[in-house]
Amino acid sequence: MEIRDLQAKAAQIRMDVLNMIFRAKTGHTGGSLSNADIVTALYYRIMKIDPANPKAKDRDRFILSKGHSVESLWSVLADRGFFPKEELATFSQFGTKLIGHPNNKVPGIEMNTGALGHGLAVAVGMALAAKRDGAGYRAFCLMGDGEQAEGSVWEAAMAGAHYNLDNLVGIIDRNRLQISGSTEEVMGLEPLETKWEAFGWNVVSIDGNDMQALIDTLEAIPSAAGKPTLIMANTVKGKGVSFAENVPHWHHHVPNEHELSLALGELAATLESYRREGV
Ligand SMILES: Cc1ncc(C[n+]2csc(CCOP(=O)(O)OP(=O)(O)O)c2C)c(N)n1
Ligand SMILES: [Mg+2]
Repeated sequence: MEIRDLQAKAAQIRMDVLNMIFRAKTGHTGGSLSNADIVTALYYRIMKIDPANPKAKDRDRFILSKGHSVESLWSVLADRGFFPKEELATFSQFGTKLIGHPNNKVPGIEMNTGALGHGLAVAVGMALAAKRDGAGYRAFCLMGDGEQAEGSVWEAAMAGAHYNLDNLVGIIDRNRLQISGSTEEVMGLEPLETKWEAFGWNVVSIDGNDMQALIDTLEAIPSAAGKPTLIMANTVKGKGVSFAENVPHWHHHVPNEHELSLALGELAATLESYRREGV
């Protein structure tokens, strides 16, 4: 898929996110909007996956360690054909598989997440297994920046460098907000890039809502021989909906009918602009 098509896809995914959360009256809106470009880049262009064979041995692995922002992932998995799109309408309803956090009963999900801080350690294990088996697959782990306050992230970071896992990619959705305010107020992280470098990772800092930058960076992996890659994806929480961007309470704000229609209108205009440019 070309960049314009990927950008249009991300706008469509953001519309799905809002519709799902509006229908369910629950969800994590801001974080799902901020990482929509990242999951789009991974699932439509970068990762080796086969929706018809979700357990293929040589598949690339993806773990959404910031499991609360699952809505954009459900939308992508449905659109890629891991399960029927109609199931998105059951999000967070009683009896659904599409609950409010990744659930490995759903094809394409590698690990149940939601308790922050656990995904990277499992991704380290997957990348190490690939190396030991002489297999070519990679492990991608998407973390939140608030999640960086969890000590277990740093144990996994040490292990990833210790085992020279250049088939391991950590991505931080660096939107500078977590649940109750800015990351720097709740638990200061800076200098975050220097910390990851000190832990032995090759750090690449980009605009995480810029599709071209995401593709260029992800296509250049491994970015340094013998080192895991950390992509500092500087994003905007609530991206794509002007009145949700950088507003802390949109972390789990459910849009009302008026907000939904304004938001869908903005995203439809974005989608249309990409389509026109793509012609
Ligand atoms: C171990 C753990 N503690 C607390 C929470 C509650 N919680 C859910 S989302 C969240 C904030 C996460 O912020 P961040 O990682 O920055 O995610 P994003 O901004 O991308 O939504 C918290 C504290 C949790 N899910 N797991
Ligand atoms: Mg955050």
